[in-house]
Amino acid sequence: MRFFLLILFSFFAVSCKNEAPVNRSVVNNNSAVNITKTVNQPAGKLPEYGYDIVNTYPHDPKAFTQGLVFYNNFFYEGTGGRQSDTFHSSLRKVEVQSGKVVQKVDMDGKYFGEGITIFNDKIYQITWQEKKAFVYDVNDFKILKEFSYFGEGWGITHDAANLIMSDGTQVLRFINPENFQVVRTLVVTDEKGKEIDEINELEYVKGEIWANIWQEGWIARIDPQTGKLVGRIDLEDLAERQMAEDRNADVLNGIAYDEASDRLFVTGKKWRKIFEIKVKPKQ
Ligand SMILES: [Ca+2]
Repeated sequence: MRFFLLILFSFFAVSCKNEAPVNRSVVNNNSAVNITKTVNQPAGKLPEYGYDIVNTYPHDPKAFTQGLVFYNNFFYEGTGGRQSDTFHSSLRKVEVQSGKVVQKVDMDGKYFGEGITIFNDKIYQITWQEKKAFVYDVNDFKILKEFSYFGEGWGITHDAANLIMSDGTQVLRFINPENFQVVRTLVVTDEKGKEIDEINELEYVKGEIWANIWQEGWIARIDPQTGKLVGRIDLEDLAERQMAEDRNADVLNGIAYDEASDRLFVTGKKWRKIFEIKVKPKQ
């Protein structure tokens, strides 16, 4: 009898834990198909994506990648570092196939370079704690303008009208590229409404903002209107492999999108490779 009661109690406990009211109504409908569907796809569950590696390209293992862009068949990369570090803040143009740096400016040693983006033939590069953004001519890397802003600078990308910048918090700011004024802000939240902070390198991909999260092995896909997560791309094993193979390799950081050929590239700080990947629904 005691055994029977235990079984009965266990069954009741499990039922309570897993069964939301919506499931009960499904059960009442006597539809086995619907029950399976509800169990496998709980309400509010976000799509998870994996990846296939399509191509691998060399990457300067001294480049502490803070910004990565694909533009006119070249990578453009912003790197971070102080004068005292073994790696320096720079802006560089990189040949895709060879990884060769074909054009480069080192930043003044007092700046720690962060994200870059290219908009209307100008490169925007932000700095970590120096509250300074630099605007370069994309062709000769000459500085055209400087802007000041509040807070920190981490990642930057753009949509059709505005720059979009992260600052290490859960907030993304949309910025007028002409005067660097904040047009609007967006708080990034997950499917439970929890804020996601330490948003790092950014890329605007097919109407979504894709973002590295500092020290995380996944990319957040963010709705630019609501700030809500619309999916996660799991690159954990790729990041772990780079760090296991090279003790100098740091975290996943760097997303670039070739819109014309629909190609996506990812890398990390001081990684030896840039990976072209195809994102696919996770099995
Ligand atoms: Ca990027």
